[in-house]
Amino acid sequence: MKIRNVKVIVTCPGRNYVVVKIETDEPGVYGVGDATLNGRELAVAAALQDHIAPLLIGRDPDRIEDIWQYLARGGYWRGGPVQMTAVAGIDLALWDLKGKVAGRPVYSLLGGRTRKGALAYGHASGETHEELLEDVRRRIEEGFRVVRVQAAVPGQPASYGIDTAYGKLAPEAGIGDGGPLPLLEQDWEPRAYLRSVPKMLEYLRSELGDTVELCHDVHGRLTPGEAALLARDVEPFHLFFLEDPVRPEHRESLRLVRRASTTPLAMGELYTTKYDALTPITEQLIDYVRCDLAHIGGLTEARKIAAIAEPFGVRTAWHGPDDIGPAAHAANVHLDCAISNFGIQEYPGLTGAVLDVLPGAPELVDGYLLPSEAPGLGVDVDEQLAARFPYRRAYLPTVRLTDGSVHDW
Ligand code: GCO
Ligand code: MG
Repeated sequence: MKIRNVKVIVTCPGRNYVVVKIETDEPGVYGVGDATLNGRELAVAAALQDHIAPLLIGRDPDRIEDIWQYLARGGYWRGGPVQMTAVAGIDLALWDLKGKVAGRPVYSLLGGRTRKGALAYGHASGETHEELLEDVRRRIEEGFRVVRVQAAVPGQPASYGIDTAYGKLAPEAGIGDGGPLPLLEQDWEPRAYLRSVPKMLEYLRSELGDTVELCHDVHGRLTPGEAALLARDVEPFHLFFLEDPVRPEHRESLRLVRRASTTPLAMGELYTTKYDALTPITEQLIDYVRCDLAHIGGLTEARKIAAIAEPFGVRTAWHGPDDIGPAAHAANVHLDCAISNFGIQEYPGLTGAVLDVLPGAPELVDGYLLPSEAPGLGVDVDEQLAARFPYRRAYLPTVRLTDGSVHDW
């Protein structure tokens, strides 16, 4: 079997997705992958179309490892989020294809089932603590046993993570008119944030007791010293984990955060190679490694990271936000259900037109995500429908201190 064509489909059924479809010389035999990089979708699409696809025509799609090595290691210019997302799109499509050819779901090719399903966490947020509490209760009703909680910082109403997707700004911003989405800038004051998080957790624990596990995402917006302070201050509330307390560049500074507290730490969604994860794993500076399969080169790299983490007692918590596509969510769950050191799976839930354009997202049952039993990843793309939802320019917000200067994202 040979690769005949690599199609790159950019579509916006609610938000932008980049889909890779690898077609073979056998009629009707193809694989589907996800190569979505939030805010840089067209850069990845160009990398795929102009630079990577021409290299793949005529190759044997069965040789996933070799194709991965050729694309990710063989070139002079390596790494970076755009390139590794492009490689991930190819890699996921090749695993899907391999599964279809073998007539087996991908988890079976990865070694077979290790668990009935992947424990999932959903997102809850609110402008106020009361609103947040209501949202947590909604997630619990949906079946989640673990919830990520984010509340607006007093005085900073547009805090990131409070709105989902393009959020509450949508009506005013004219979303739905087909035009580009607005550029957002948000205020950020680390000291106000540092004071607000322990109060938020104290409130939630007083209302919910220990009936639900809680996570919180810092989005790398603290200095190492500030992160150490926060990790210590939230210790009494027994988080499932504190996510991205520092930026990924601060690998060694994680030592400072670790020394300050026993709050479990999770890092990795901004890593683009296994090398980024090495020090945090081998020095046991984190408890959960949460790389993004769609940004780190796909299943081929992620399963190696899981294997590196296993003997160090580090578990996985692969990134699963709403800004990656169903093929990436499906790949997460296939891997979760085939490894031994799985920890938890982020899954905010996909709703609306994306489910018709890109069918096959994993199913959430009783707080657990179930991998598809269909051959491959179990996902597909309706190309005609995708064409009815064209790309819309959109950016992640940027962050400024209240004096107007740029802060780390
Ligand atoms: C998460 C992430 C998201 C990211 C988003 C950026 O933990 O789900 O931090 O909230 O901000 O994926 O594209
Ligand atoms: Mg995060």
